[in-house]
Amino acid sequence: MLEQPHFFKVNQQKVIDELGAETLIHSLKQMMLIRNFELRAEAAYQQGRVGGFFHAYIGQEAIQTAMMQALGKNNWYTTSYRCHALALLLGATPEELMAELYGRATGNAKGRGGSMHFFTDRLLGGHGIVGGQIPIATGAAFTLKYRGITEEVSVCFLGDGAVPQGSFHESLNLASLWNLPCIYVIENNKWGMGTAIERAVSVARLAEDKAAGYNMKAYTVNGSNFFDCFGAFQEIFKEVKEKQRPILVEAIAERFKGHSISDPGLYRTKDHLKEIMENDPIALLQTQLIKANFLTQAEAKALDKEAREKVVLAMDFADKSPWPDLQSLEEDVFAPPSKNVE
Ligand SMILES: Cc1ncc(C[n+]2csc(CCOP(=O)(O)OP(=O)(O)O)c2C)c(N)n1
Repeated sequence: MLEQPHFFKVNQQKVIDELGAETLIHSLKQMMLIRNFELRAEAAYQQGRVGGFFHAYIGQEAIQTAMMQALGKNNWYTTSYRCHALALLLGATPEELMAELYGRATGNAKGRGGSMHFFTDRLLGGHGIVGGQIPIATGAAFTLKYRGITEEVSVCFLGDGAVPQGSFHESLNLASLWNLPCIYVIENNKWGMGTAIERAVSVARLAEDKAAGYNMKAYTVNGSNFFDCFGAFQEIFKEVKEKQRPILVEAIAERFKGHSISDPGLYRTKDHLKEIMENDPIALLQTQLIKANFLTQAEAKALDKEAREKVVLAMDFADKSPWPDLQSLEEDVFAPPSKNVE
């Protein structure tokens, strides 16, 4: 029998008192914007207006939203191709992100990156290679140490499927050996494409069991619960800055959608999906804020409508934006000219 994780639990009332109505409603609005952005973008994809790959973060929104509330933007962030939420949280506009999905010149990466490659001045990318972002985040942490910056950390989000990768092992080993201020967050959404995590990784506790091998502290948190995520990340951020040591986190929240837009998800039953969707992170936070008398059901509905309208405007912007000039296609591409090519 494999050992099961110990979940970090926070005193919810303490977080409610500490953050207050305005901040918590702000987080709820961010989550609603992320959800609406992805739902509308998916619809645009089905209509043929978006091309390339498309991986939704639906069901996992509490993790990065709570992290941003706890840490603020002033750190270095990296993630996988599932990068829409993090870019929005770090201040990219729905307009520039939607235009990127539409492949337009006004897009976040000038229409050259698409869904998997969003960037901001603090987001070192959305990365398409599984585990590719882990050494980059480790390098960012090394830079902080090298420059003597102790008020910022590097945060690396990765999927459960990246845990058995060599880049994970090498990065965590060096981060521990060199005392780097890095927070590695495994977002365990239970699947690596169609492969269940239990069939891919030999331990059940991705952070607790793996961290021991790197002499690192570990946390496991319910990724559907905004409050638990916030409490955990607040504590972790403080500790990484104080001790200048890396920490490994596992945030568990099963994704609601397929791996990507082209995945019909035949490996899960409808009943199972229904069950996990009862833990909708947005509905859970909204219910708690209504209970705390921070807003009414009608006000929550209006906030959701507001988010939807913002996204509709972004789609209009993308639709009306110009296509990239073909002449610009080779700009910003790092590829030294070959000697054999004229
Ligand atoms: C090195 C590498 N191997 C394989 C792939 C193909 N691939 C894309 S996503 C994926 C699954 C990754 O799952 P996980 O890390 O759990 O992230 P999730 O998609 O669940 O967020 C695979 C195998 C890839 N992109 N890169």
